[in-house]
Amino acid sequence: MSKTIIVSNRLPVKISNDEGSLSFSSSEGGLATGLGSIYQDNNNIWIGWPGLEIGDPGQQQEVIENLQSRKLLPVFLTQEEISEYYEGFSNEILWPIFHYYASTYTNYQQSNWDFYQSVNKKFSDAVLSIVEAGDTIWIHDYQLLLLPGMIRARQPKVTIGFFLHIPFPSYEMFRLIPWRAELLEGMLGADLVGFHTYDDVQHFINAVVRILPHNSSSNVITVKDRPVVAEAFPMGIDDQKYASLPERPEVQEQITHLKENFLNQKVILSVDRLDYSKGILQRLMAFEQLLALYPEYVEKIVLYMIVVPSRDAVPQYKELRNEIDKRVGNINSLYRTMDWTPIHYFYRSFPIETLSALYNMAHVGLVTPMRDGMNLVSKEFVASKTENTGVLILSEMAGASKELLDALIVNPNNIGEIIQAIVTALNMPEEEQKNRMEQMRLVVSQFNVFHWVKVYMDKLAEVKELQKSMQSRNVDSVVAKRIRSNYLAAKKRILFLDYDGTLVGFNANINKATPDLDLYDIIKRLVQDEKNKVVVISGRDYKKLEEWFGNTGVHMISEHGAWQRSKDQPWESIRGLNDQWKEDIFPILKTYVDRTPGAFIEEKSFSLVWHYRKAQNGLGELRSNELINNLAYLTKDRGLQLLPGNKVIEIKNIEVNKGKAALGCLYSDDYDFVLAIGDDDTDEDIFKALPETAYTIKVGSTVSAAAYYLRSPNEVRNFLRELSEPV
Ligand code: GDG
Repeated sequence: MSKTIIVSNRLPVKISNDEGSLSFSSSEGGLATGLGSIYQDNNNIWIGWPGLEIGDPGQQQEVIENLQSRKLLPVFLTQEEISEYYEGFSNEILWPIFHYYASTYTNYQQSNWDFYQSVNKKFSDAVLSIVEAGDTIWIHDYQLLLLPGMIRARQPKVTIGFFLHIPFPSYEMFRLIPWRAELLEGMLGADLVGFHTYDDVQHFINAVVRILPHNSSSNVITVKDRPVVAEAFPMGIDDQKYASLPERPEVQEQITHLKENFLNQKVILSVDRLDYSKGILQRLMAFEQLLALYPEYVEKIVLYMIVVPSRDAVPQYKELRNEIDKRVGNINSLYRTMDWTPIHYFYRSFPIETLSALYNMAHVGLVTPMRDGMNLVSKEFVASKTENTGVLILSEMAGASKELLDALIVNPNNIGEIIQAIVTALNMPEEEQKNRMEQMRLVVSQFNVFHWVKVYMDKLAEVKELQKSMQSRNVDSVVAKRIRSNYLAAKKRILFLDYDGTLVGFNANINKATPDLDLYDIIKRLVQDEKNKVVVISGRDYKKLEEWFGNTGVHMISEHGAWQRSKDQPWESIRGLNDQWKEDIFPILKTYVDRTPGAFIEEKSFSLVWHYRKAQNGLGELRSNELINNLAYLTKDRGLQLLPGNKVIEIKNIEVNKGKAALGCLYSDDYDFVLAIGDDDTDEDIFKALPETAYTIKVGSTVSAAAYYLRSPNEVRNFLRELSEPV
């Protein structure tokens, strides 16, 4: 029976070592809760680091045995590995860059990278030691970016999901990393790459297409024929748990106690792991200025601030902790009165019951990270508000702000805005609080962590299906043989061959994409066979086709069907076509040429083409979108069609299309073997027009109406060569 293997840096377990005697307890983070339903079922398993260094082989064995019963498999790391791979590479390079904290002083240490690779390899070995055909592997977070690729290299068919819990930065940040290409290749070993937000997905795809030689079509990246999907799956929480906790007597007791303690005071709650990305210092600054600007709040509000210790071996975190201590001390000493302390600050973690009591009774949840992948605290606060009162202030830099639209959304760098939001929150009428909170509770409950796991896993299965159907469409040797045997058996054959991108590769200079001797040789062989009618069907103008193929004996269709020339006949155009419209469209295209260095216009007899292959990456796409919008109405009125192709936009008469032209040829005789090969949108018209019995082949393994695909013009040539091989 197939199983699911979860992999994350840390296992959901706490092990403490008391002078050599180990004790185990489970640590229920958000991830463990969500995945609990998966990894504790059947023979599923979770792989990760147990959280402390265990060098002694006897003790390692003890850990393995104990964890086995919890369905956990440990990967042991040495102190050196922890400090280089985890503290060094993960937390001093990836974490800051992914949270937009890169600085000129970032130290890209080679040894950190070496260990990052070797520890990812260790994880890969652990996975490979238990993985079997048919298993699903779900890998989590930035510590294991290389792992999907490493596993894929050894187990090409296995199902791999990857989820990034932190933001994926914009290309401009990501490109700074010396090992950016390797990191992306590692992630692309997965079949489905998940992020919290749509922006993260866009940043990732953008980085991939700029850094690696892969193509993408919307959110599908094709990696050596394997479609990899990147998509947003905003992570949720176990909302029911947080909604029901306040009903428990021990939580009730704490709520009552807290309310008594803060009688006549409004509690502003702040809960984070110690991290510079959480905006703790900025929050303190806002609170201090609030007290200075609004002295009426003295003795009326308190900031209840929990900071959970984290990564204290990293120097920046130690410094941050000291700085927070200092600031809190300053503010308290400045504003404290005999009966009141403005900030209640705790540098430690609390049991979930205490957290729940605080979430439930606080008036304001103040969540202002500078950057946060999602931020679960904000969702836990909302879920705990069983009476729908209270106000959430949320940073727009947290992924959660894309869902919790009824929070007071602030820019965490704008201290004035945070202060105003606190004032608004403290004075918000109860009805408005309820309206907002109800809406947010709905979102948190609908998109809870179980929903998150389900939609992720469903999508992963769907991607695998997509890959399977792609695979069956590849013209491999078996398919090629089948096509050839039908070819040999046929009496009359017609072959539609597109030119650019199909018989030859693309060239930045369109006039340089000329046929070579090898291509002429293939065409000659095909034409020599009397059973064949070879049709070169292209968007090129007829003069160019005449120059290149005039003497080869092929049938030529140019400008997508506007012109045709049968063997030994003159060129003929479709009757009744007009080109008056060019006068109106040309000047518009010209303005886009003037604004886009590298772009140019090609004029054909019945169409105009705006080319942007040589334009700056990104700018060309932007301009082409603008152009399409600009021309949309104009073209409709004039019976024209806008055809976006490979780095081109063609404007032509709507009645001209390759599909119609191909059908015209097809019905001129009784063909019992029909083949069409093409690479772009204009060829899709041929694929769609031909009968189902035709062999339709797309160049490039992307979504298409064609039944089969080949990867490149090179493969097309090999295929045609073998097809026409003498028996
Ligand atoms: C990363 C991403 C993303 C906090 N104090 C206590 C305590 N907590 C729990 C909270 C919450 C969790 O810790 C913190 O989760 P966050 O999501 O807020 O932040 P990160 O730890 O940075 O998590 C983040 C997340 O991964 C998931 O993908 O949202 O953006 O940075 O669950 O309740 N729990 C207990 N005592 C405490 O004192 N028991």
